Amino acid sequence: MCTVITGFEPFNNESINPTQELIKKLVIDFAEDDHLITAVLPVDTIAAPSHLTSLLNRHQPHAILLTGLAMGRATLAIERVALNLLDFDVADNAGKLIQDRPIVPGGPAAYFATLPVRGIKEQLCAAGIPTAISNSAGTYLCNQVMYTALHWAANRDPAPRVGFLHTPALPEQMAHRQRPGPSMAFETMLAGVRIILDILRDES
Ligand code: PCA
Repeated sequence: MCTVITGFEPFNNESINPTQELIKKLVIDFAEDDHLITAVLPVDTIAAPSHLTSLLNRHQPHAILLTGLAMGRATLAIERVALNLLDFDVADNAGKLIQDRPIVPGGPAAYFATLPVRGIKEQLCAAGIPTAISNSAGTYLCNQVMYTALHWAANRDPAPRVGFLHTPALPEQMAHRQRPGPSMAFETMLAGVRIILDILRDES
């Protein structure tokens, strides 16, 4: 039984995405463990869901943890809900700016995460890692891949657990700004992700 964990490449003029860095680190740390499948998804509304879906079809994971950057947030955020909506404020990395469109025409309006969001929040906070439950994953790529994975999982038996973790920016993304926004140290994010992976492993 394997777990899939994904991050995203940089987007919107950033040169770094903390979730890509997290995946790079996990690739090294879990090099000997073929139960953890990692991927960095493109910030591309066509390529990201197709890349993710083929990964899920190939590995048939028992758990799926998707991660992405939420600039401006001060804590890790475990997302509770994915909407069937594409409504971008900025174009994706392929230049597409989509508004007011469903991800899956005729699909359910929303899916709830199937990871234990409350338990994850509590365990991370207990470990000293500031974490919130978020009730909006936005209407951009992160929401899109969360919805895509939940839709993929919905008709499977047993249904894999699916969830999404948003991270703040890294300190180095904020250091040279005139008005630096919130950030979190890489090691803190990594510790949070490792706790979630342990929770998912214990559940399998
Ligand atoms: N964050 C964006 C997309 C890619 C990422 O890391 C989002 O929150 O939708």
